[in-house]
Amino acid sequence: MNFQQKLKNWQDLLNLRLEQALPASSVQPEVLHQAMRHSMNAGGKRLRPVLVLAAHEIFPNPVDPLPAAIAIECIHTYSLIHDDLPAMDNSDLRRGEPSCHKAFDEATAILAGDALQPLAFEILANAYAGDPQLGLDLVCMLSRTAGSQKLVGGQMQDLLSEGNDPDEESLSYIHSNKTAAMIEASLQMGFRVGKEGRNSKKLTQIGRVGHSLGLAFQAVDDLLDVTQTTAQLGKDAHHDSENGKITWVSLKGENEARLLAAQHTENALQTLNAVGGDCQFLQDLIQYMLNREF
Ligand code: GRG
Repeated sequence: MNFQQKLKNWQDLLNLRLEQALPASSVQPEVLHQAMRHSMNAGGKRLRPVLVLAAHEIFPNPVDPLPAAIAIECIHTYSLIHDDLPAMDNSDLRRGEPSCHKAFDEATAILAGDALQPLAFEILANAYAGDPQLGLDLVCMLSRTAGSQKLVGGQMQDLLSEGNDPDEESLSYIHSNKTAAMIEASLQMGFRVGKEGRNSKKLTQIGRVGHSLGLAFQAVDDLLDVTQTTAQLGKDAHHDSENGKITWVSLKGENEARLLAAQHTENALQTLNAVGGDCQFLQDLIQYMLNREF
């Protein structure tokens, strides 16, 4: 099966499983579940859960990586809902649909994001109860990544830096924690589920792949903000530049940002070589993420 077909199959499978993982819209309080489903089902590339599946496939075993993939997408979607709120990035559009607080209201959007977080951990605890050490490791990896020194810390620093003169140190902190940490965790969680999951050397190496891939992903994200239209992105284009955000493009310009994306991608691919196993799909995915258009 070629890369595009396999990616599409996994995205379809993930969409189905995400649909099943969320409470139905008819469950009380209906509006809360409708809001959670609105943001989750709006689409999205599902890159993080696909990375979980791709990392599991390097040294596969019969343990199901899908619950780990679903859990990370729950955390990612919560972070998007909260990021769009007026108190944060104030975005009206997300995944081609009105953002959660626009489709519902602010309080409902806050609660929809809140509810997606414990759901992620409930999914992990239930799915991996048969191997408690695996379940605990996954819970630790995801909770650390979602916490004050990674995802939330990166977001805090991003807000604190708004309107400031761009400086490279803050930008690296923001990108490493707000963006790269979740990509790193996706690969590490998928790898942890697989046959070599307790091999700490390889687990560290796959984490490094994720870190480089995350930095490349963010540099591409910064470029897309200035080169694509709102219709292409499914979220407001030029949002960063219009809101005084520091990005690689505002700090170094488009050409330098493009070079940086290519360099981080190359680093990710080099580090992946050392991991061994069957990493063909992940290699293709890393290349695809560099060339993405939305
Ligand atoms: C609110 C704690 C908290 C964190 C928010 C996700 C985030 C942190 C901010 C979104 C703004 C942004 C530009 C983040 C960096 C890149 C990124 C995470 C883009 C969105 O991810 P995609 O492109 O989105 O994978 P889809 O919709 O395809 O899942």
